[in-house]
Amino acid sequence: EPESKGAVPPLTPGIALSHGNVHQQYEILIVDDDVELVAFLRESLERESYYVSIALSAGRGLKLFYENKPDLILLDILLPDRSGIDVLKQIIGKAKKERIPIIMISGEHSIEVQKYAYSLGVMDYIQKPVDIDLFLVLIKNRFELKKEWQESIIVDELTGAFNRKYFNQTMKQLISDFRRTGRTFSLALLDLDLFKQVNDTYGHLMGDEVLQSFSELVKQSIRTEDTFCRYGGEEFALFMPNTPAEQALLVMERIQEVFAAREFQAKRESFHVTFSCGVTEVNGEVQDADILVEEADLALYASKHNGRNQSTL
Ligand code: GH3
Ligand code: MG
Ligand code: MG
Ligand code: MG
Repeated sequence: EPESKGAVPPLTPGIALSHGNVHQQYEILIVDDDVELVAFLRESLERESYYVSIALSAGRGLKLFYENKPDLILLDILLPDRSGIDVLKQIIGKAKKERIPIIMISGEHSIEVQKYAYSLGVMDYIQKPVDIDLFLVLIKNRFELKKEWQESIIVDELTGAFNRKYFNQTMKQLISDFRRTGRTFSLALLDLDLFKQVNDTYGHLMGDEVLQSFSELVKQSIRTEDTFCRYGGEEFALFMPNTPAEQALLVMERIQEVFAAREFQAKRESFHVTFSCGVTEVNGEVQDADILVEEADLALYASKHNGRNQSTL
């Protein structure tokens, strides 16, 4: 297996911890006993930077499907041990659930067989001899849809920040990294100040705009290895790997300064919004998700208590 499959983190293997960009090397499983065709497909797919695994029989195909969790499957109908339709029936449930498209590839051109394969849930049906350009563009479309879906389940719609689900995944991943390698990280909790007032005074839509503008600013201000999440409502979280808490604090204060200076325009007047922040760092004593959040929350509470628009360690 190539580096990139193991080196990357959470939810779906291959999703990088950076914003708006799901970087992924997709794995394609080819189940076909035509050795020459398989070699040709492998070469063409690898040239497009896909990772290819190959099974020359149904049995081997099933094994690789369950072990490798490929991102897409090319499935021949005529296989030496079992029919591809049999294989399809066995795996389609799991494949649908995990959004793994199955593409049938066959020398069998009858409409009846094609209809049957589609009715069982294959996404596409490709006839041999394979037109490679047609094939590549079709796969590309499938992966575009997959990427949209992958992003949609981890990104908050309003703000474009990662959602709570991804927050939990990231936390788990970073803590296990820390335990394994000692790689530290800081966690900051950010909470908009007196935000209820913003809604009450300028309306909920204006409040939404502020949340968006705030999120844009934070995303622009952080490094690609940082992960910015909407923790809930007007509360956000920022993971900063390889960053001591003192340094994280400075980062947050810089963002606070820029945000506080930003002028929002309502119908009759302009206004400013600020946010408060609590920062904590993973270490030998604190390496549990709940405790980390609790510590950051306590620090955040201190920032609120001391007059808001500030960061506390
Ligand atoms: P504090 O400085 O102590 O945090 O005061 P606050 O008013 O920000 O805190 P409070 O928890 O009382 O109010 C949070 C408000 O955030 C209430 C809620 O309606 C608003 N809010 C949460 N999510 C959204 C959203 O998606 N859009 C808008 N417009 N408002 C939201
Ligand atoms: Mg065959
Ligand atoms: Mg608030
Ligand atoms: Mg709050």
